[in-house]
Amino acid sequence: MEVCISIGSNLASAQGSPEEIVARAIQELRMLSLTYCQASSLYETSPVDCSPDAPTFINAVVKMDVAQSMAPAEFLGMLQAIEQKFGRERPQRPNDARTLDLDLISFGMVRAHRAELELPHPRAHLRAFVLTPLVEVDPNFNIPGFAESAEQLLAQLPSDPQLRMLNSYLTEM
Ligand code: PH2
Ligand code: MG
Ligand code: MG
Repeated sequence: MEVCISIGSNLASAQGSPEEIVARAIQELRMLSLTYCQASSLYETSPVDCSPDAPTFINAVVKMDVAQSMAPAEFLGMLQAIEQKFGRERPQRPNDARTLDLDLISFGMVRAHRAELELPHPRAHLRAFVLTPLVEVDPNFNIPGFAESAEQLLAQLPSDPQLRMLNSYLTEM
C-alpha cells in the first residue's frame, strides 16, 4: 500500500530546530515503511493561512509503502504518536505554530470523508508546500481523484517567493 505524507514544522522543541525535527521525523517514518521510502529534500516555505507573525515552515514529503493489512486509522495513530514524540501539543488553534505536523496526503486509493480523517487530504492539491517536495519525489504522482499529475497541479499555483531548498539530495531506502 503506497502512502504519501506531508511533514511540516515551524516551532522548535526540546528535540531541536524545525529543520532537525523534520529530518528526524523522516527517519521515524522510514522505520514504518515496508520495502521503500522516498523522502524529498527539506524546503523553507512561507506560512499559508497562518497569522501574519507565523514563523517560516520547514516542509518535506515522504512516499513509502506500508503493509497491505494496515488500516488508514491505524496508520494515522502512528503518525500522531510521532507528532507527540516531537513535542506536539494538542489541542491547539488551527494553524498555530507547531513542532511537528504529519499529514496523510494519500493512503493507496482510499477515499474517506470523516471528521477524524479525510483522504486524500482535501487541500493537498492547493498547497505548493506539499506539491513542491512531492514533485521532487515523484512528478507523475496522482493524488486520488485528480486527473492531473502533482507536477501539473503545482504548475497551476502561484509560486512561493520564500521557497528555498535546504538540501539538494534525495534520500532513498
Ligand atoms: N501547514 C499548515 C498551515 N500552513 N504553511 C506552510 N508553509 N507549511 C505548512 O506545513 C503549513 C502551512 C497547517 O498544518
Ligand atoms: Mg497540516
Ligand atoms: Mg495535521
